[in-house]
Amino acid sequence: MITLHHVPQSRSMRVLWLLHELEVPFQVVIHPFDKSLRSPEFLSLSPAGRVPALEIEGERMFESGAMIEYLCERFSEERMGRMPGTPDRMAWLTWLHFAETVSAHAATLTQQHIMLYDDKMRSPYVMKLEAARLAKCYEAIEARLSTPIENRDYLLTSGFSAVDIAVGQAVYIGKHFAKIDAFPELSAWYERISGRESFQASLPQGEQRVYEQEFYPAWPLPKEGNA
Ligand SMILES: N[C@@H](CCC(=O)N[C@@H](CS)C(=O)NCC(=O)O)C(=O)O
Repeated sequence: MITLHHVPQSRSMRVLWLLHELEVPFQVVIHPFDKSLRSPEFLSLSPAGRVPALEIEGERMFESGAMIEYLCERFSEERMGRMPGTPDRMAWLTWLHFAETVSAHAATLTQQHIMLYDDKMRSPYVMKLEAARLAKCYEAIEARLSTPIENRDYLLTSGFSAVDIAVGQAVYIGKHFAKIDAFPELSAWYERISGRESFQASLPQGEQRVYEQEFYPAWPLPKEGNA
């Protein structure tokens, strides 16, 4: 049995989404997004106390990107994965790892807007800069989806794959801090992938959410002299 250790609305959602696409049995253990991730029990699953953690075939894995690669190799070489030697392999790896570039900005913004509990700890500069860096990532996705090939509905020329899941999950979180409306191809792609049953099944199902608001605007920068 595969066991996914999951915090709703975190990077573990991308592994949950993939598991829903794969025809394999799995179970989910939901954790709160708090200090319990630093308990000795949890650290034995994920040594830096991060989600996702995965138990599979008697082994324990951390790092969502590695999980996606491994699960695709084991269970969906052609549909969700693109194996060495196949035409979209390079693009598959590139976009899989680009998901982490997007997620890193979303994680910093989550810390700024939600995790830091006192306004004095937050920085309008970091909020503005990171939201702009996130939008730069959207530009990269928009450019990819605008590459003129017939039926460019997904990130890969060969169609929907685990990289749409990885990047799509990063955009799902990023949307809380930088809107996607100004990016028509990205918006249409997001609509397409988030309409999948597997995505809907990966959303919080009544559990506590990390994001109580749909959107968290960056604070205005202080006027010069008041910084
Ligand atoms: N590169 C790692 C990042 C994992 C990560 O930082 N996950 C966040 C949630 S999105 C986490 O567990 N944060 C808890 C903490 O930092 O205490 C991956 O993709 O698995």
